[in-house]
Amino acid sequence: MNRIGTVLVVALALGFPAVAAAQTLNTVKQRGTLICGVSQGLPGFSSPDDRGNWTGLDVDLCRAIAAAIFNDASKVKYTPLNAKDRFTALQSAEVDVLSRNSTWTLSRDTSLGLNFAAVNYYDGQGFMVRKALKINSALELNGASVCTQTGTTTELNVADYFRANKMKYEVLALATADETVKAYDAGRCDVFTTDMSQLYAEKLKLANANDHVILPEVISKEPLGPVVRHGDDQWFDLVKWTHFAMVNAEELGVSSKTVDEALKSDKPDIKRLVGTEGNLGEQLGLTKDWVVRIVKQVGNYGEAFDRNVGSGSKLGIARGLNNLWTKGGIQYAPPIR
Ligand SMILES: N[C@@H](CCC(=O)N[C@@H](CS)C(=O)NCC(=O)O)C(=O)O
Repeated sequence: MNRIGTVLVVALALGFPAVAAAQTLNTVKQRGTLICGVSQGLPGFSSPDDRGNWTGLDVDLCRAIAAAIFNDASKVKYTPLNAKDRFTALQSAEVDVLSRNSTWTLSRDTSLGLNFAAVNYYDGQGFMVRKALKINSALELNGASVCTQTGTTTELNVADYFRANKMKYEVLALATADETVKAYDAGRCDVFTTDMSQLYAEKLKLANANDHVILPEVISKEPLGPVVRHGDDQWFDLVKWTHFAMVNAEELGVSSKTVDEALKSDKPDIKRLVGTEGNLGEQLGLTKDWVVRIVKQVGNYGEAFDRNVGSGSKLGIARGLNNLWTKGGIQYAPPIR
């Protein structure tokens, strides 16, 4: 038997899937587009405009992956997925990567055959109510009816929170974000609960946004990030390092405006980042200038944050936890070397 045959037989005997390695990048390259699983429309994270152009922080991660692979951030096909179906769509290879406000938890990481590649937004769950209820704290919600979405960590956290605080509640769980927001807006429940970032986003869709208030309590940790299938470590690395590249670029002061300057830099860490030294991009199955492609077309993490959800957007969310570790936040990327 030839050597490849022997490797295959050994791999099968050990129970490894024989086709595990390096499939996704090849498939994506051959297809010529990346298929990215996104939400059905969450302003700031992933939402389409009237002409079907998608924007948002999660969309920018898809665009960054496409920029790194194709040198063209537009080579992405977006597949909108609701909370309940999102992981199945990834498992069945309907999408190459899921980039859709998905919380990294132990059970999702272990039992679904999936890997969380990074955290591109540190979030936490909160509550929104009508101002007319004159409630100032989530601890005053005893007996409330709560609108939420099925297949989310939100449902589970709300149960924990009310139980831990010995409060009663009724839950109305709906299949899509739109249905959930509409149900709340129509007064079918007293409380709308989801990740804080989404409360800000969905508030914009309410008939009278000013009649509603977001309560101060943050009741959970919701580290949101992109997800890939188990069994393809090359692809896992590529998605993970796309996020890390954007964070490292911000940390090193390399932005879409300064990237051409950075190409002339003689600082070692900038040279490695922009590929004027070393072959780090090739090690990911990409080219030397992979980070330049990302930063030119999509920007660094800070630029993407500001444009989509931060000070330059309608949501106006403060950087907070999502600031760089050097600026009081917890966005921290391993070094590019
Ligand atoms: N981060 C939580 C919640 C994610 C989630 O899907 N939340 C709903 C609440 S509004 C949502 O984003 N829906 C958008 C959609 O279905 O398009 C999780 O991973 O379970």
